[in-house]
Amino acid sequence: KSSSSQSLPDLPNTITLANITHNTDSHTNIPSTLLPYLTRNLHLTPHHPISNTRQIIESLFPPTTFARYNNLTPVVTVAQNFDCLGFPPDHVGRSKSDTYYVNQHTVLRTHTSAHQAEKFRTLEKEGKEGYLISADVYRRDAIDRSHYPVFHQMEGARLFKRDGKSSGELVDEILRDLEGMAVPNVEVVESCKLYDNDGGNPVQAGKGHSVEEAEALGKHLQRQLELVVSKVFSEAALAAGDTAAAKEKVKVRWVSAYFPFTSPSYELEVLWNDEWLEILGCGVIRQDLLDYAGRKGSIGWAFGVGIERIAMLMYGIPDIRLFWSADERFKGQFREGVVKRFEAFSKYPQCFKDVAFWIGEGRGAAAAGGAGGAVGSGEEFHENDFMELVRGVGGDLVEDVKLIDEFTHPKTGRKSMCYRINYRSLERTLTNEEVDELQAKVRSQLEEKMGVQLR
Ligand code: FA5
Ligand code: MG
Repeated sequence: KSSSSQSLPDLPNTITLANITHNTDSHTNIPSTLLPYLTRNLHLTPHHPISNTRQIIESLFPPTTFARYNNLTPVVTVAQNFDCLGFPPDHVGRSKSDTYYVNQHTVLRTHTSAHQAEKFRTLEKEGKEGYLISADVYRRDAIDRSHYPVFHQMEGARLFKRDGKSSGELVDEILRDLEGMAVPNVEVVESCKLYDNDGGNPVQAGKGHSVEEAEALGKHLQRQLELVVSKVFSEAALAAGDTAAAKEKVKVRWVSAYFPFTSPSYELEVLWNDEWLEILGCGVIRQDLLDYAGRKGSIGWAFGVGIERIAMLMYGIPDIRLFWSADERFKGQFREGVVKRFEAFSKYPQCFKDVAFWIGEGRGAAAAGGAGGAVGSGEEFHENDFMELVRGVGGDLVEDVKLIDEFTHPKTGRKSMCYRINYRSLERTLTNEEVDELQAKVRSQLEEKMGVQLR
């Protein structure tokens, strides 16, 4: 058995998602607490900031060129999410500690890129040259104010048909499209090379497109996305009524990146409160993927942006949990098409609790009695399993979880971890008793489900 991700002790034989019943197996690792999120559709909820942000970005991409897909099911095959995109078999993204598996063949999509291939295939029939896909995506991850196991991405792609044109004509056509395009309030303070054949961000030249074509696509892609940042920040500055800020340029930088399905690839970062914040990944679509999707005669680019990240910047929303809040003090602040800076309501007190435990080899796991689903001794400890356990107990009452100490015992060689859990409700003051109760539950589940030895 290889189930280090909490296999539920009483795992049912089937799981029903979006009205379809799937068989479960040793890969299944979707906690029941996640299920309600599959039907929330924040990106389609009127007046919700995620939906508003989606619409603001969509407004920059004309519907005559870009088809919109905002209703695609989050349950996809491993082939769609990974294989078709060229993820190598040992890529960490595939692991059960990072991805929610319905069963060994089916996952909750970890990114909107899962729909690339099928949309490349059908775009032409719809008379479009590009698409925008907005959707909920799912990842097992850390707990803090900018990470949540469910978030939203918008994927965009734009293809250019050869249509008998020479390569030079195609390059001219792509670059001509940028003429007269102003990106007034964005300053690119740093930019990686458009491609780097020695440094690991190569143009896949000779495999269906040329260096010049890839360069033109890279420029076209980067200007479009700078325009997105420009729009978002001018809206935000206007909303704040801050005319000085509206004139100030937003600093951004292009960083070279790696994705299995694009080459060259980039990430765009924005300077926000003196820190570089990554908002999107993008690149020139690998020609073999386009060819495979029946688009041999086209070249193109794609990007994937985190909608929460953009919304947090634009509205000044400090905590990602707020997006899921039913509190009128939050929801009531947003109106369709209007950007108004978020007014924080008072913060309730936080309450820290530490938990320390031994992991790995040792008597601990055996002593825990091997309760159903316990991780056997010697199995690896995955931090995301711990994060999910804490979420399972505390839900949105947990603001963040940090590793504060870690050491290896010099004699036994066993490793000790100490995590600090910060409990804070967005809506009320927690009582000591309820926090103690939550912490006691975390401790007992740690022993039962993860087989660690509490200290
Ligand atoms: C991707 O998901 C790629 N599919 C993006 C892409 C598309 C590349 C098309 C090339 C072509 P990444 O894992 O970096 O890449 O996520 C993209 C964006 O999603 C990030 O820049 C960030 O804005 C957002 N994001 C990622 N993880 C989280 C998270 N846990 N919480 C909130 N937002 C996140
Ligand atoms: Mg990234």
